[in-house]
Amino acid sequence: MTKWWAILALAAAAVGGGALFCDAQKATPATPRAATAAAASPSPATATPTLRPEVLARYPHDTEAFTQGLLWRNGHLFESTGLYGESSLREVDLRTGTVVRRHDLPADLFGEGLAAVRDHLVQLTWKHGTALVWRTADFSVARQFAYEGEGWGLCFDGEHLVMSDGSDRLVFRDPDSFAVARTVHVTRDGAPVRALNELECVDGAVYANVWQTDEIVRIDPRTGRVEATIDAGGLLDAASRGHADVLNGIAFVPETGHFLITGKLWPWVFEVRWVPRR
Ligand SMILES: [Ca+2]
Repeated sequence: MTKWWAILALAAAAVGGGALFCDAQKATPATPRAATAAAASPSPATATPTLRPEVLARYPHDTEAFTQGLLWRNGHLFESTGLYGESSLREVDLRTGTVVRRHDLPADLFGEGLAAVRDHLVQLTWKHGTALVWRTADFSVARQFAYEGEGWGLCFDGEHLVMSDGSDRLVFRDPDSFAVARTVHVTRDGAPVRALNELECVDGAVYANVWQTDEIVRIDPRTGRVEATIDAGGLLDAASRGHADVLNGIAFVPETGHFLITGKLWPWVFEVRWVPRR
């Protein structure tokens, strides 16, 4: 009897330890302000231009939502959340932050990037190698894709799904087969930009959160070159920072031309437009 209890305890410790380790990988607190400021320091005139978000409005956001994907589609806001045992696909009322529809993922799936392809939503998982294809109408699973490596961000450019995996790569995939069509490496002023996270495809450009920073980069997907850096630091004041984690979540709203941005466990979704940094 003693042996059985020991084995069970060891197994529980192994599972729990694994989950904690994995969560720590993704739940590291935001980069200290000093480091962020250094990363966004003034650049030479010839370097990549820097923009900033001008806040037009802010809306409540579920501070229990570990945001990994954010998407606006036909007047509706969709969100993918992560963490083991807490991952979900959601439709959210932007104005109130109320979760209108929610489908929880199995406990062994860590939700990641989210993209809309026609009548479906495609949701990545972090290390499971599985992409879930949901019917937008009723949040039922239509099919699954399998892939190699990690899943981080996802967007659809009208032809291909664009996927990040935490490195400097963007992988372009066929939306019907998930087959890799091509890969591009992202650079800024000639240097690799790694830890590309949540994505948004907008008018021939790809926007990406850079994990553990307050930066969003606008990428030319043909060359991988960063055309502009957006310094989104300072959106959360001390009072609203709470247990907020890193910036992550970009959704473009074509009806207004504005962007919605948020972060993991953030209390707000900000409606913004990009303006030159003063
Ligand atoms: Ca997005």
